[in-house]
Order: sequence, then C-alpha cells, then structure tokens
Amino acid sequence: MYTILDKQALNDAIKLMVIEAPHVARKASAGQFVIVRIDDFGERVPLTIADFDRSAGTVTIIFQEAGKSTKHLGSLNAGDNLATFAGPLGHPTEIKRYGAVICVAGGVGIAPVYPIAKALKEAGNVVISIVGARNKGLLFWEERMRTVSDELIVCTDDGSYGRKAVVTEPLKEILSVKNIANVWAIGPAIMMKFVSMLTKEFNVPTVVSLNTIMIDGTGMCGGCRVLLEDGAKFVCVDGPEFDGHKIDWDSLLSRQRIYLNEERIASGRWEHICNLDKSDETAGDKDK
Ligand SMILES: Cc1cc2nc3c(=O)[nH]c(=O)nc-3n(C[C@@H](O)[C@H](O)[C@H](O)COP(=O)(O)OP(=O)(O)OC[C@H]3O[C@@H](n4cnc5c(N)ncnc54)[C@H](O)[C@@H]3O)c2cc1C
Ligand code: FES
Repeated sequence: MYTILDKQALNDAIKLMVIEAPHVARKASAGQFVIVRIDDFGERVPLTIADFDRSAGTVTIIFQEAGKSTKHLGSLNAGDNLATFAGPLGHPTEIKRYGAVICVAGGVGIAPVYPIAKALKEAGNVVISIVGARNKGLLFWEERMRTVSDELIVCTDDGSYGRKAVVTEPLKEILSVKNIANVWAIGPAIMMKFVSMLTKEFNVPTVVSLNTIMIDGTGMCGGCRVLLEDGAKFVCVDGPEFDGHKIDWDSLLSRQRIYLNEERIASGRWEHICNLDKSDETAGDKDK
C-alpha cells in the first residue's frame, strides 16, 4: 500500500499528491514516470514524476481530472492508500552541460518539465523556460519554475496573465536572436507538434515527451506505438522522450483520439455511481 501524505488542489482541475514510496524516490530521475493503480479493480494510469525527495522517501504526482480514473484518484485524500505505485519507469532525460537551453511547458506539462529544468540548471546550463496555459486559472508552479530558470516567460492564450500568446511565439523570438543548444517541450501533443516544426526551421535539436499516449505502460498492449522516421517505437519501453523532429505527428494525434468514446462511457458511469453515493448520504441525513 502506498499512502497519500498530502493532497493539494492547484486549481479547479489539477491536483497534486505526495505519495510515500521510498523505493521509487530512491531511484527516480527527471523524465521518468510511475504507473498508479488506485485499487485492485483500477486501470493502470501512467503519470509523470513531478518531483521527488530521496531522504523523505516521497514522490509528487500532478494530474488533471480528465477521465474516470483521474477523477477517482482526485476524490482520494491524505491518509488514503493506493494499491500500486510502480516505478520509476522509462528512460531518464539525458542531462548534460549543453549551454543555453529552452524548456517549454504547456498546461499540465509544467509538472513533467519542472524536474527536467531543475536537473538542467544543476548541470550548469542557462535555462530559459516558457510556460503557457489557456488562462491564469490553469497556471501553477510559476515560482518553482522561476527558481530553476535563468529566465521565465509566462503566457496565457486569453491574456489573463503574463503575455497574451501561445508558447511558440516567444520561442520563435528567442530562437531568432539567441544561440540555443537544445529545446525540451512537454504539453498537449498539438503544442509539441508546433514547437517541433518551429525548432526544425532553426535546426535546434528538440526532445518531446509522449507519456500521454500510454495506456498500460507494460510494452504489451501496443497502445503507445508511435511512428518515427526510422520506424515504430513504443513510448513506454523506448521512451517516453523522443526526437520531436522525427515524429509522425498526424498519426500520433489521431491515435490519441482512439479511446475517447470508451473514456466518456467510463467517466459517465463513475459520476453516476458518485451521485448515487451522495444521494445515499442525503438519505442517511434525513433518517437522523
Ligand atoms: C510527457 C507528458 C507527461 C504528462 N504528464 C501528465 C501528468 O502526469 N498528469 C496530467 O494530468 N497530465 C499530464 N500530461 C498532460 C497532458 O495530457 C496535456 O498537457 C493535457 O492533456 C492538455 O491539456 P491542457 O489543458 O493542459 O493544455 P492546453 O491548455 O490546451 O494547452 C496548454 C498550452 O499549450 C500551448 N499550445 C496549445 N496548442 C498550441 C498550438 N497549436 N501551438 C502552439 N502552442 C500551443 C499554449 O500555450 C497553451 O496555453 C502530460 C503530458 C505529457 C506530454
Ligand atoms: S502503453 Fe501499452 S505497450 Fe506501451
């Protein structure tokens, strides 16, 4: 059993949990992920390691309540237990002294970008970070990102905070004037596609992380197959990081939509059960 030591709502949709998992914390590196199962009947949910503390034996995960399992996870509280918390999985980010680098984070992608930016900074790189969200309410960890960045640019699509822009706008400006050795980009697939298209024009190597297309993380279901210039790879076994310039983005974007209908049905059932629980409680109240 893995105990939830702390739970925080970073905003209406995004939650943070600190999990007691000493064996994962001991070996965790930037870029890796864990597979969470809430209970014996739960599906396997791959989530990026957002932070870890080796001495405390804890791992931090951040998740958006998108489907049935993440909504269920979000309903748990400090003191509750998770059935399994397997990891660390996936190849760690290759951290070296590159020179000046840019870390681009979109939406919940801020969570997996933070440990990478932190490790790059510790390795002596000049780290410029660009963080984007649809609006101010969806932004989180601005201060944390600032502590690991030499420069931080914050944008929102609607201009409710920071600069009114999508992340590719400041990225293009910087690439036009500065010599950048490498770019990391994590966020929605469509964002990673446009970042990769842009950096290709400037010939700047770009690493993207594809955790979100994983299903069971075992290397067996085949759900995370991604087409690269040099053949097909599995995100959970060969990744999660890949060269953004080599990915067939259109096939990846269409694969991400494969299970939308099933996810919608499972989510609807979960909310139905939740509402029944609530009406049972109300009935109980009436009996008192
Ligand atoms: C490797 C990886 C790990 C992840 N790990 C987790 C996790 O542990 N937990 C979790 O809940 N989620 C995780 N995610 C989140 C991921 O699923 C997406 O960030 C999320 O689904 C997209 O929704 P959003 O609302 O956050 O993004 P949006 O708000 O739609 O987009 C965020 C920002 O991206 C930029 N952007 C979007 N579209 C474009 C475009 N066309 N051109 C240029 N810029 C654009 C904009 O600046 C926008 O503000 C992970 C994602 C990746 C890739
Ligand atoms: S997620 Fe199932 S094979 Fe990779």
